[in-house]
Amino acid sequence: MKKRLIIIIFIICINTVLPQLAFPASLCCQLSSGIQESLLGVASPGQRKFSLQFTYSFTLMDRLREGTSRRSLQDVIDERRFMTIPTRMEMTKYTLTAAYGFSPRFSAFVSIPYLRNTMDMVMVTDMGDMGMNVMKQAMEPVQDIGDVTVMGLYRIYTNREITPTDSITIGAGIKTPTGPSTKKSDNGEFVHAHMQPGTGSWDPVFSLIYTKMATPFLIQADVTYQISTRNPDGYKFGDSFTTNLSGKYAVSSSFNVLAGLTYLHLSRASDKEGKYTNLTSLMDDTANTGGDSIWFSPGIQVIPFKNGMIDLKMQFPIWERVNGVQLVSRHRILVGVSYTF
Ligand SMILES: [Cu+2]
Repeated sequence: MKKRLIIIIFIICINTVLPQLAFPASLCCQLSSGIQESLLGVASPGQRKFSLQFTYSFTLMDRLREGTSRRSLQDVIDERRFMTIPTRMEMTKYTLTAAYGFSPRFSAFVSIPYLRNTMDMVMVTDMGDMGMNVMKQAMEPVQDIGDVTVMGLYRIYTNREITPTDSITIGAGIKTPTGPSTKKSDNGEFVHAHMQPGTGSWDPVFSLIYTKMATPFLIQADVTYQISTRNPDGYKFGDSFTTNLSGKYAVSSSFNVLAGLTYLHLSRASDKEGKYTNLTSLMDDTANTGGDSIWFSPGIQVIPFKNGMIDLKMQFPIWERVNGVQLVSRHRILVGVSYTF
């Protein structure tokens, strides 16, 4: 009886938890591509199978950090380096991902994000002897379609053909510039580069994924590198390197618990023509972009019926080191619903 239960759990795991990548939010919203969610929970569909996933993600950024230290808003104001300082940013992203299994080894997906970003800032005026005048300001929300990513996944190794327990998959794709990267605010200037729905650049993405089944556990280790290219307006977002270790435990045939640890490195951006640069604004100085962070992501997965899956996940930064001074994340919430046809 017990043996049969284990076999059932094993089969369900194999069917529902094929290569999935978990990407954290970047330090800010710098990886504004769809890739972060696109691989998450897209159970790489079996041969001739089509899977559709809808993901909602919400990232809250409301903390200032310099290097590895927390900074209060007052600290940054008192330094008198920046006249425009962000205090809170909310990134909401809806992503639709469609995946198709062309063969047992090869699958591909396309992900289409829609973003809505809001920001609260303070404008500081130095009044000399009279001190600093601080004025709160909410930016007009920026919302639009984001950058579509297309990616192919090819399984290069399995320990056996039927119900493999070990597999290695490579992925290659491209993040296209479908999202606008030249949105302007009321004053006619570009909104912050990292608040734009798209990056304006064609960015190649490469992944390597290792998956191991040890019923009722599934362990996955993966690395992903995204090369950012310069957009037509002279801005180059930083390259990103992500490595992820995650585990899944099948509590029952319809319920899994997950935990993941992610390290993210993001290079500093560069703005050759200065179109996005304003050195008195914290968000618009590329010296304040890029860094390293480690994230912890607990989550649950519910399989309410065959072929359907609901993902729920929280992500928290547990360590961060940023270049310059940056507004960083408090947490991120992810909800995904997927169905395989
Ligand atoms: Cu702003």
